[in-house]
Amino acid sequence: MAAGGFLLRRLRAPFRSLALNALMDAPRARSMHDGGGPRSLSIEGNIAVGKSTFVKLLTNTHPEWQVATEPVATWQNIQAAGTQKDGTSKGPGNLLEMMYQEPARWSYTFQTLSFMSRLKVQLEPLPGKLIQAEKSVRIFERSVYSDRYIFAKNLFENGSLSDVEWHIYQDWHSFLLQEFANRLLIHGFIYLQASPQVCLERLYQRSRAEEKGIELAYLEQLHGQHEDWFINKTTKLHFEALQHVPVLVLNVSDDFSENAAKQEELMRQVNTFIRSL
Ligand code: UDP
Ligand code: DCM
Ligand code: MG
Repeated sequence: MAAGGFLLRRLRAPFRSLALNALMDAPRARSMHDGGGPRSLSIEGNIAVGKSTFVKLLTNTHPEWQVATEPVATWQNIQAAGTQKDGTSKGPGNLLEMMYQEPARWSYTFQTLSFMSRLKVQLEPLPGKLIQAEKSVRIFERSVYSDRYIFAKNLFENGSLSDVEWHIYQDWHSFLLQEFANRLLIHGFIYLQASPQVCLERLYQRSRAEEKGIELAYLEQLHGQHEDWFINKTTKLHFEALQHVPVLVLNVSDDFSENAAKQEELMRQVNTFIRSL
């Protein structure tokens, strides 16, 4: 990661207030809870906390649920369309790596890709069996909401997104979410919580090459963003319905990947939560 890129804090009051004023004037999103139909849940949490491991556990426990994992492989392998200016064709690019190498240059681009890939997945028509099933469940690993209220917000606050980029990001994010509000419903968030130190250990254990420069300080920033949204409730959310979406907080500081009793307990809590939605 470019040194200090994720750690700088800058003040940009004039632009920030312009962007937020525009959003606060925007019409409110419709309710996130639509009565019947499948229940959509998003699994949230810091980098390497164990979301994919948890999603796998959910899939094994409930093979009938529809599950969408985070498309990290797509982000690592961008196919350049067509030919280049010089007439040659270009191979795949690794946008995850580019973002961590040069955050100020690539963070905005990365956030548009992350958002678009989630939007496409969430807008896919429901399989017929899910529409018919009375109590079907859709699980997403992260959401268009954490893209904005965790990552893009943090990148702005640490200086990796400029005032102009943050303004434009929030503008199209609010617009698209209002346009597609009823198809982007999330009925519940499951926040997997662990200390930044635990996440760093798991990040090292997973050893994704692109993430090898991530420092504890960056995981602490992201931890703070999660806590502000899900625990302290101090994050300003621009969609009224989002403020009322129930949150299940699961502490996963203790390793659950090999612990059958812990897994059983976690699944029991998830089932109770979903029944309450
Ligand atoms: N992991 C672990 N114990 C746990 C959960 C996860 O050792 O209780 C490991 C997992 O095997 C992987 C790393 O932590 O090597 C990151 O997990 P995952 O990819 O699920 O995290 P995500 O980034 O999806 O939250
Ligand atoms: N990521 C990001 N911005 C987002 C979503 C994800 O920078 N809006 C990054 C963080 C991780 C990787 O992508 O490096 C996702 O992996 P993980 O599942 O481990 O959090
Ligand atoms: Mg994952």
